[in-house]
Amino acid sequence: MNYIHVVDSHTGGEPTRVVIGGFPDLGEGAMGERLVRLRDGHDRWRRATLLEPRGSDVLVGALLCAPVDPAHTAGVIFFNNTGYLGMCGHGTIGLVATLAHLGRIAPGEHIIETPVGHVAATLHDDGRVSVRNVPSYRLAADVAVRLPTGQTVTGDIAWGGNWFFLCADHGQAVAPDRVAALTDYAATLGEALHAQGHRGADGAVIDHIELFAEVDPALADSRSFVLCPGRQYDRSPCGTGTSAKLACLAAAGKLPPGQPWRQASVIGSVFDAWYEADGTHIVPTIRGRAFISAEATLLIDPADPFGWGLG
Ligand code: PYC
Repeated sequence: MNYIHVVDSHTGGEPTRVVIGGFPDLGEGAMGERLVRLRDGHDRWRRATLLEPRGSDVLVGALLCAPVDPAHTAGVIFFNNTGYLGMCGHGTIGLVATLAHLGRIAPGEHIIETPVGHVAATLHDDGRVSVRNVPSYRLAADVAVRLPTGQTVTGDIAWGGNWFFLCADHGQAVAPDRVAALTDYAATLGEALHAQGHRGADGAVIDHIELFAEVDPALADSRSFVLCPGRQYDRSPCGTGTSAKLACLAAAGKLPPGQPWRQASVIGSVFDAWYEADGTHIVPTIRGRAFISAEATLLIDPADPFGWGLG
């Protein structure tokens, strides 16, 4: 029998399954190198942890790793139903809440090593977590994309720890009872974006689509539907997506450094955010709260034909 020890939480409705033990030893080196070893040599552990029959497509995994620098609190590798993420804002908040739940950290600042850089997570006395994310920036503005329906939409391409296409002129009603239609629409938009040759820096695939919507100013400054790779929408306001949004607002001169921004998700959960200027980039901070929902040991019976995940 194989055993994987996990702690589950959700941040604004978006689940994070932190793996605290049981995965193969990935050896030394930066989180980016360990991600490659996990992906290329041990991917079935990701599948077993997140996919049916013991997981679900919406889960985001976070493998807790020993940090390279012993002065840092932890390293982490994020993954989902189809692969691996560079950074994950809601997942970092979930990781910090999990470490606090396990009694491994106290309130204060904690440096977390991720595959795309270090982030500084502050656990507040009231349980909220602020994540000072990796430097973020807008790569391109007003990019036109033709959809198979004949509609042309425009949007920005931005980095917030993952690659995003941010679009407001889509004409879709953004509401919780439309997530199936929004998922189809955003997936089609993502495919068209890719087919028309749009990429992030160094040819990176733009695998997150953000559709903005009208918002009640009493709730937030902005509201969006975010489609992640693997055709799953983010129930949280998406930490890396909020970072990308701030980068676009900063580049357009629409939000000064330090000014608070409240970003809502399609289900109405909210992150507080702000940024510091950093030359051509910004350094965003997002703040939210995660709640612990389970502690569990996953079992993989070698005789189980579906033990390593369906699909
Ligand atoms: O919060 O950055 C985020 C995120 C990425 C994918 C799902 N959530």
